[in-house]
Amino acid sequence: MRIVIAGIDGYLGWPLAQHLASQGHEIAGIDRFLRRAWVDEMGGESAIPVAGWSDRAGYFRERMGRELVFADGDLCEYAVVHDLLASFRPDAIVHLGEMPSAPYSMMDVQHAVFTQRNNVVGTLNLLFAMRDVAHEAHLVKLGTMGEYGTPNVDIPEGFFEIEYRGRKDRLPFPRQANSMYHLSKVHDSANVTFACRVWGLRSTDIMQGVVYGTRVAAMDPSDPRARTRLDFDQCFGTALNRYCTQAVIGEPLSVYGTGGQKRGFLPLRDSIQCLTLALENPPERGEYRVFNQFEDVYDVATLARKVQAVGRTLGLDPQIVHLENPRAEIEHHHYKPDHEHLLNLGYRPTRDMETELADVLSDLIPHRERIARHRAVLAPDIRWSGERRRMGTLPVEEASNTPAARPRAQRAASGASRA
Ligand code: USQ
Repeated sequence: MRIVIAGIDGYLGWPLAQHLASQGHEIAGIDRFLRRAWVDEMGGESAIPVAGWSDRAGYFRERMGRELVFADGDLCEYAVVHDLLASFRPDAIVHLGEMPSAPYSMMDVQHAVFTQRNNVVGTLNLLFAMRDVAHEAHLVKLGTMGEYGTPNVDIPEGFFEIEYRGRKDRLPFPRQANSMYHLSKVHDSANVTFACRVWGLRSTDIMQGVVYGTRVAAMDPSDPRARTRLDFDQCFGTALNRYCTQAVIGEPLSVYGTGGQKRGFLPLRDSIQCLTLALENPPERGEYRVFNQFEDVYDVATLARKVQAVGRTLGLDPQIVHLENPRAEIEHHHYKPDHEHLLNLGYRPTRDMETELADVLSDLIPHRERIARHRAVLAPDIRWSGERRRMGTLPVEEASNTPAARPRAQRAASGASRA
């Protein structure tokens, strides 16, 4: 297949490009290197050093024996997107080119507006360019499990049957996102649905959980240019990746609130496996389908204990701290999302989180000093209220009694405020 990867320089994009090329696919990428700039803005850098783009392109050429077609451009510029699709004529487009951080989007009005404009406009440009010059291509769009929020009922894969006033329909499951970033993906989902329904495009909207990990099989382990980034600042580090960097430099693992928040998690190698399955099994023309993409559901305190246990086998002694939760999110809640579609297509979950975490910790230990130099960026201070103030430590007993920790009904009854 001829596949365009939007966001090819990112955490997922670079491993995906290597994996798909190793399977024989022709790859084109587009990136404006904004992820590097955002992490820089937060005062951080990738814990694992990553090569510049020309070195990455050189590695690709040497290892795959062919050129990587690349557009150094912004998805928000329509001409760039149109010209890439018109000249490359892709069979599929994987759209990973969005601003991915909830805290970054919650910093202030400028960051919220930037996030929604960047994400929504980039996706709109892709949809219009597909309509005009790549109508048969399959759009694999990276959404997020966070689009659904944490409703008090099970979460289907995108759609559910509903009977209302005696009539039945199959409708999109409600989206109750919990940050301006997650909302940007809700808006995308509505736009992609429209493009499929009205223009006959085909798309898989991937509701992906939180990704962690450093390795995929296609990477040459001896070549530093193969590596992908691993961020750990409060905006661009995801929970498990942050815990692992904290473990290797002796910082306590930062559980927000009680840590009862449940999310779907998956290793990087599973994310790449699932995206590949979606690509290899395209929907029909005009079809909009939704995959919930994660390996399993865990709460974030349990994950801290897992990192602690694995760290101890490697000679580390990670401690766990409960911090005041900077986010307005429910900490004790029902969370049972379906995830059958990918399993039906042949997804084989890695399952063994401990082995995966041991690999992450082993990959990070050589970069201990680099992480320690930037330890200040680990401390969260972006609150959902808009205030910038460092989080206090919660005694564990107190952590289980914070307003956000109490069940939703109880909190509503007491009128407790959040964040
Ligand atoms: N959390 C901690 N400690 C930390 C960081 C986070 O307890 O040091 C908690 C958060 O409060 C939250 C959970 O861990 O309850 C997940 O937070 P996260 O920062 O790992 O993930 P999130 O903000 O949800 O966003 C990440 C990616 C985003 C993707 C999303 C998938 O940044 O791009 O869309 O995961 S999902 O969470 O399923 O929506």
